[in-house]
Amino acid sequence: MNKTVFITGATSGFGRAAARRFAADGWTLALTGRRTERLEALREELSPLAPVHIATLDVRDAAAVKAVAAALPEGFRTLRTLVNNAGLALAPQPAQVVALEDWHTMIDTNVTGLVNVTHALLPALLATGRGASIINIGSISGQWPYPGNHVYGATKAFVKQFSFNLRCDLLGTGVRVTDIAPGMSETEFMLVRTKGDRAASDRLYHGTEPLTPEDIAEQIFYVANLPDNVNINRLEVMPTRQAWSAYAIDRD
Ligand code: NDP
Ligand code: 8X3
Repeated sequence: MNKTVFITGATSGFGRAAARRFAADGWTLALTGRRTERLEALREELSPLAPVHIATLDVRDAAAVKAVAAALPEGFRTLRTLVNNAGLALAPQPAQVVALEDWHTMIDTNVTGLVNVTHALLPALLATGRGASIINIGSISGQWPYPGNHVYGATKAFVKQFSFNLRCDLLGTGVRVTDIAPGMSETEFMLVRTKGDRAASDRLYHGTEPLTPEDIAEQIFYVANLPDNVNINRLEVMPTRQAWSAYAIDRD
């Protein structure tokens, strides 16, 4: 069985943990992200376990995505699994005060980047057909609104709907599509969202038990290894110690 996985955003958080999880099972790994030195370190770490190809890639750059897909070496060209994980949130402040540039960056990464990669790698997944999977990392923020979620949550709502719509078009090809939607997870996510505010990131996770990168890597690995006749459409995963809140009401 072809067991090759292509992961975006493999330099940190869920993507790096997923790379380690697939490597532990001997999958062939194509790992991408913008930080080359982290990719090189991961290749060094995982090469004893599995074949590893790395490519420095900004998913926002459609031409670069196409070039990376075209340059996949022999042995990495037919994919069983694509993990569309690269993404970020910015600007946790209210919509009315945030910079337009931050909204653009989220849309360019989480929406345009994800479709760039999907479009470029669909032929490699279709070459596998039955048993192949596209696993898109959405978020609870694409389903449930909260203050400061504005464009970030909207990009993840796109991920959910794009995943469902892809399923319709790919029906009959054997290629499955899943939107994994995690809740609060301790990665570099909050550090990026606050542009480097370590104290704010630590405050968010302090005194509770967020999901870990390994928790989500395990879900990704589980979905990728389901029997060929099973498609989980959406998997929403929260920490036990996180839930929804009441409606907010503006009073005089
Ligand atoms: P991290 O910040 O730890 O990891 C994000 C990864 O995305 C990094 O590897 C980063 O690599 C990559 N990335 C960001 N922008 C780009 C880009 N333009 N091109 C290529 N790669 C990029 O956060 P998480 O692991 O938490 O985030 C992974 C995904 O999970 C994201 O889509 C996020 O929205 C989602 N998510 C996170 C949750 C959380 O609470 N942590 C919950 C729900 C969903 P590099 O900087 O090297 O390019
Ligand atoms: C990240 C989860 O709850 O911070 O996508 O929006 S949350």
